Amino acid sequence: MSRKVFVGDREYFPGIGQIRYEGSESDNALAFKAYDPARVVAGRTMEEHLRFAVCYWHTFCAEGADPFGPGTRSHAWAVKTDAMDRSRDRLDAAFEFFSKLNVPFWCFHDFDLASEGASVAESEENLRAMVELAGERQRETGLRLLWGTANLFSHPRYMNGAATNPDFAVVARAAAQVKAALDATVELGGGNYVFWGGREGYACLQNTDTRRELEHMAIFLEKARDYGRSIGFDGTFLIEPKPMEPMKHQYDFDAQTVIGFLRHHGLAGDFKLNIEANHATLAGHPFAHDLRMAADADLLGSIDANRGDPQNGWDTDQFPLDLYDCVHGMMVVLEAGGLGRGGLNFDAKIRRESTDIEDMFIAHIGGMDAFARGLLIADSILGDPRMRSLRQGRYASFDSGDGERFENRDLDLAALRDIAAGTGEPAQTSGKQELVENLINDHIVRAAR
Ligand code: XUL
Ligand code: CO
Repeated sequence: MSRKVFVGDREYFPGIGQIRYEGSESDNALAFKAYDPARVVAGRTMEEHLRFAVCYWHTFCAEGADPFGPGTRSHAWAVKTDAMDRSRDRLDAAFEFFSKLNVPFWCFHDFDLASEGASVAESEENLRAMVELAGERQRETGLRLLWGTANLFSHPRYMNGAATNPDFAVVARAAAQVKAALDATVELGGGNYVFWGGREGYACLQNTDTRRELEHMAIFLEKARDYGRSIGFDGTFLIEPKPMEPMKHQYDFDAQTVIGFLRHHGLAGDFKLNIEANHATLAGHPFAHDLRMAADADLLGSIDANRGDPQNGWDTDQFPLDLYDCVHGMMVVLEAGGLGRGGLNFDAKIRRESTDIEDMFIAHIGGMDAFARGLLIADSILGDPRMRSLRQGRYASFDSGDGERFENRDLDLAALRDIAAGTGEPAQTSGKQELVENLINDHIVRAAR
């Protein structure tokens, strides 16, 4: 895809041109070694499989601050005194970056794009103005919106939650924000709308009516769904599970918790899951586990691609460079038939110590190459008949005879007892874990060539 690479009247990333695929032998840090958008794998191009998106917040808003010190990067697009001027400059820088990186999608929170006003009406007005401009930038560059969302966790009013806040006035305020963010998402043609329940949880179980809060959350989501559909949003609502941080406990703990909640409240289908790697690991699961649970429930919607640090117990949001994670993740995605209208959003930030402007590009290029390699390797593994028989073969006893009757629910407990008594001690069957893991390593070396 060839696009205009900078928009507006100034270039924010001078000296960096269009990032291109140069192949695995290239030693150019600003080139793709594996991500070749037009390359066909398993019947689709890499661009169609991976549907990469860049997030607005980490990349254009955050400057590297941590709880112990201020930011280490000062952005050329964040210097003007007027907030709307800064928002416009940031938008131009963002679209220049998206275009140069050659990603097809982007994602935003309402108040990444526009600054929050002094009232509901002023905030709506700020957002509307920026959405109009973002629409123009989308038309100029060919970029599309993967998803929009509302930031219902940063403002101090949300310290006790948004949809689950014990104060109705705060719940209504959150609804106003979601309404405007849904309007913005529809206006920009977004394929999805995300709810990450950052403060939907508790700090203290003893001062919290969890039954009531969870009921409020379901009502809130239902009303958001109804409003979205009423204004023509035909995309997917996504819940992004995360077990903790900022709260001690968050209700959308992990994929299986959210699946149960959605099914219990009749929301499954309209709502699917946005699985974030570092959130899955905080819940004590590998990334691929939460992907698999969502895919098994036909509720895999989209991915927030990043990784945690195995030695740190918090959301480090590093770029996803662990090849095993990408391989295991893409195996699930391919087996699920793809991401549909979802995508792979880099909800990742460069380290506080990474202060060169090119580091933003290098980080995204690495993540895109890692998932492109993950796709190639996953396709190679899934095409290996040994791999299929190692998994499916373990369940062969359910393919016919009494096993099949069990799956068809035709055997009661007494009948099962009689079968067991007649069979005697079951034969021991190896799980062959090391063989499976060795096969994956063999394919990593072969397919990455
Ligand atoms: C926070 C997080 C959010 C959501 C969108 O951990 O992942 O950025 O993706 O609100
Ligand atoms: Co996220």
